[in-house]
Amino acid sequence: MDMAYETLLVEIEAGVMSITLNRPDRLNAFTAVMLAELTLALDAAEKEEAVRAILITGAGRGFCAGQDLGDRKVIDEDIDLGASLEERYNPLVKRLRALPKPVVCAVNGVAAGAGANFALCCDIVLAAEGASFIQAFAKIGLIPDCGGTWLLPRLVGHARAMGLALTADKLEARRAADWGLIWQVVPDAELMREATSLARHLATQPTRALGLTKQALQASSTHSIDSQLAIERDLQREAGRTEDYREGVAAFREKRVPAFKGR
Ligand code: LHQ
Repeated sequence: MDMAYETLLVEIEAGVMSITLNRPDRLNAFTAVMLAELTLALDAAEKEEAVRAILITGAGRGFCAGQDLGDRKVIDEDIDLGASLEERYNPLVKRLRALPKPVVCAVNGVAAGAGANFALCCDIVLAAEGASFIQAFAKIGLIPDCGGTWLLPRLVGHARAMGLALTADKLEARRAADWGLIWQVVPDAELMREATSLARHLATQPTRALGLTKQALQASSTHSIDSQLAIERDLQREAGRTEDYREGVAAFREKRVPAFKGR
């Protein structure tokens, strides 16, 4: 099933909604339209029961170069970038993280500025060997946004986060994986095969449990062990009431592969 967007290619196949950022001549830089369309696509992904995983990538040689700096408005005299974050970027980041289905990101090329941090907000990030991550903000007099100042120290530690943010140096995919910034690096030619196969696998898994797992792990960085144990208790109660839990245990007892339905 294909859906019509101006800046995205969106299709649903084998339980996976694939979203391709599609402004390749601008390295898929974000525009207001693209940000709005991404929110629409994620809304559809959540509502559509047949969608049990999301795969995000970029068209052409880049993943996403962050905010479109060609847009005249970004340097208007009275520009309020805080408002732009509040109205467009922050809701998208929150939407992505709160989506109760796994989101795989296939970083096919350079991911810079808001484009890098948008990728890092996804649940599992794979990158092609030729891809790279750049906290480009300092180069244009800005600070990392889209959750970068929260995510980076948690993913790679304070020293590396500070180095990446203050120098705006390019981090190659291989090193990003070595540092634990992303899940895996794969040869360029294999990126989409690997990422699609991972997303399709996740789409066959107990979707509700995966959504609850995502919720629990995200909560962990702002909770004590005691309150995290309480979160696990509440979310496990919910998981234990799903059909997929009963199916998982039945399949184990019957020594067969479980047929999860996502409910
Ligand atoms: C682009 C862009 C781009 C437009 C490449 N825009 N055209 C900001 C403000 C507002 C609110 C909220 O938050 C933010 C957050 C941000 O995202 S700030 C950070 C914005 N992004 C950047 O600073 C990155 C700018 N781009 C680059 O530094 C380079 O393009 C990278 C390192 C990503 C890639 O370099 P190359 O591989 O050498 O490619 P290129 O520079 O030749 O780019 C190819 C084309 O894409 C080129 O157009 P052209 O017509 O000359 O072929 C670029 O102008 C265009 N492009 N990024 N962000």
